[in-house]
Formats: sequence, structure tokens, C-alpha cells
Amino acid sequence: MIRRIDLTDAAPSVDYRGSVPRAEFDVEAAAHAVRPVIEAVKTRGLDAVLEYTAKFDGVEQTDIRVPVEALTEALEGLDPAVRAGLEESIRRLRLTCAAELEADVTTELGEGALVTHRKVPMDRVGLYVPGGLAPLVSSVVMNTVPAQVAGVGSIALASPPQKHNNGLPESTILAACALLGVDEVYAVGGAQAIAMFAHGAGDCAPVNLVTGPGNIYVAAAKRELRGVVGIDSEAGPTEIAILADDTADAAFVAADLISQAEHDPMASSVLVTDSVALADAVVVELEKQAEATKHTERIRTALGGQQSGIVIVRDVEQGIAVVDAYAAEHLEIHTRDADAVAARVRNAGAIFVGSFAPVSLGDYCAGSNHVLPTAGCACHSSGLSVRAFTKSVHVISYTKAALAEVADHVVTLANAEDLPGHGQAVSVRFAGEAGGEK
Ligand code: HSO
Ligand code: ZN
Repeated sequence: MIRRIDLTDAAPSVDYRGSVPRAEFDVEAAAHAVRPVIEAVKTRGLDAVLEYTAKFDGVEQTDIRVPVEALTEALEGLDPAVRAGLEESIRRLRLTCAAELEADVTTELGEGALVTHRKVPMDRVGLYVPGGLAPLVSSVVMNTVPAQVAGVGSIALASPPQKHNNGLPESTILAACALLGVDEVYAVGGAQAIAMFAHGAGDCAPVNLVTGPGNIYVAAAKRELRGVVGIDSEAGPTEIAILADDTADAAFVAADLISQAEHDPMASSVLVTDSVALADAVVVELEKQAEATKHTERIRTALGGQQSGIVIVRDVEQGIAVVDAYAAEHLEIHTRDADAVAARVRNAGAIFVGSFAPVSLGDYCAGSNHVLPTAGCACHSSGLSVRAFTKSVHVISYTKAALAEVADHVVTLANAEDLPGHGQAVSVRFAGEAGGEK
């Protein structure tokens, strides 16, 4: 069901980036489809959103705003055990977010010469929560909590309308919004939702930043609108890589590979190991566990796809190089000295260390965020956090004496760039003084 890639003979200098091909997720190809949607929402606002919702979601609406009563009702109808799970997930994520909030930093560069790096939350953000194969209620938590802890003043959330819920988003998603105190919710999905956030439509005023995963049209719309609005990342199909040696438990490894394959036939599950015995045992477990679980077909497709595989390496050392080059959204380490191995990996959306930190813990309740960079973007991007919802501004405060200290350098550098007006803006302040301009 899952192919094997043998890298034991690979030259030490090889670039492993292409060793495990990624799923086809051609965002560019979807660009032509989303451009007219974005243009229509920009020029015709709510009318265009309603038209595309009818066309793409098959839902006829007269408004897109979810009434507050629908949010309250959804929360009242929520299974108490699900509510308890969400509350624990929120509690843990709030703790990490609060601890990760960065303080302002002031540097004194001389007497009276101060530069402060001030952190400012975004004014208004748009959070996108997909419908898709499974309604990811946990994604409401993962997007909203860091925005709230960062101090964002205005939060809007959009999720696709569902025919089976009278054109409202999934009830669990609405309930989670109510639990978190998010009351500006829109029954809009796809590219039209991202365009609505960027340009505004109906009740929805434009936002400063859009976050959250979505399908290929959502990713394409984010790419098109980057610049008009801030964008967190373009999340593609989910990925798990596991680096394991002969100490790993094959049943755990297989269960974790299956857990992410369950998301999407295009999901990637990759095991990197120096133990052929473990690889063989994992294959047996995959067959057994995939057969016994609910979404067998989806899982088999994902595991059998060219984007998944078992990579055999010479040793853990080579394995580290492979997983680092692959830069998975999620990386698990099941090796001896797992902490030390994890410390040497630089590229991954999130790293799960040891046998008792499965990715599904992080999907819901670890206290970490599950909105993570996919498609190798972990080599330059980070997962969602309070940092994504804040920006910073340098505040410069100099006294006259402090400016005098550095004035000559400013004038010299300005002249070197043939911009004497820049120098003059400093020297004019010392005109008539000793050493200053006459
Ligand atoms: N593993 C997904 C997130 C998720 N899983 C939500 C279950 N619910 C992408 O990180
Ligand atoms: Zn998941």
C-alpha cells in the first residue's frame, strides 16, 4: 500500500528535497478561476458574494451574516463532552499564547537616545475555517485564541454554508464561536470569503490580516490578495513525517501515519527510518489499522499516493538530513535520545518528540497551534501564533544632545548618497551653534 524509497546508497552531498515528491497542489492553476470572483466581490460586494455562494455551495441566501441567536443555539445544542474538550483545548492554547506574547523592547543607544520596538496587535482580522471532508471545529480555536490573546480588537470568522444546516456553517463551528465570544460570523466559503475579508462586503468591513487553512481556491485567493491584505500562509494538504529507529513502536508509528492520511486523499505520510525491521512491521500495522478504521478508502489513497512513502536511510544522522530537507508540516521523532535528535532539526512546522506526543495531540489539546506551514514552507515560515496577529513599530526618541552625538555621521552618509537635504534636516537644528551650521 505504501511505497519504499531506498536512500542508503545516496551520496552524502545529495540534496534530499526531491527525494519525497509532494502532492500536486498547483495553486497557480486555480488563480485564473479565482480572479473573476475577487474582481466581482471588489466591485459588487454582497451581491457578488451571494451569487458565488449560490453557484459554488448551492445555497441561496439573502444575507451572509450568521445571526447571534444561531450561535447561542448552537452552543446550547453542543454535546457537553465536546464542549469540555474544546474548553480544555482553549485553556491550554491560551496559556502558551499568553506566555509567548512579546514585550516591548527599549534599547538605549546613548544618553537620551532611545529606540523602542513596540508590539501592536492588528486592528481587525478575518479567520477562515473550512468545511471540507470534516468540519474542523478545532481550527476555530487555533485561529481565534492567538488573535484574542494578541489583543486584536475586531475578529470576523467565515466558514462555508452547509445545505444540511439551513445554509449556516456547521453547528459545531458556530458553537465554538459562541464559546470563544466571536459574534461576527459569516456563512461564506472559498475564494469569495477571502475576497470579502480583503475588500469588505455587506456587514463585513475589510480586515488587515486573513488566517486559516482552506482548499486550493482559498489558497489561490490568498496568493492573489497578498498585499491588499496580510496573509498568514497558504496551507496545502496535511503532511506528517516520522523519523524513527529500531526502538520505535510500529503500532504507534502506523497509527500516527494513518491519523493524518485520514484528512485527505492528497495528505502525505512519510516514515524515515534506518531500520528495515521497523519498516516491515509498520507496513503490516498500516494494513491492519487502515482496514479497521472508518475512512479506509481515503487513507489507502493517501498512503498509496506518490506523496507518501517509507524512506530507508543508513542511520539517524542521514534521517535528520532527510527530514530537515523535507520540512514537514508535522514531524515526529521516535528514536533514542529523541530530545537531542529533535534539537538538531531546523525545518518543520511543529516537532513532536518521543512516543507519547502524537500529532493528533497537537491537533487538539497540546497547547500548540495546528495551523502550520505545509509544502516545504516550514524552511521559511512558522505556524500560527500570537506573533502572527501582532506587528511591531520602532519608536525613536532622541534628545538634542543625543542627536548632536551622531549628527556628523548622518550628514556624511547623506552626502555620500547625494541627498544633502537629508543632512540639512539634521544640521538645521544646530544652526548658529558651535560646530553647527551658520
Ligand atoms: N492536522 C490538521 C489539523 C486538524 N486535525 C484539525 C484534526 N483537526 C492540520 O494540521
Ligand atoms: Zn489532523
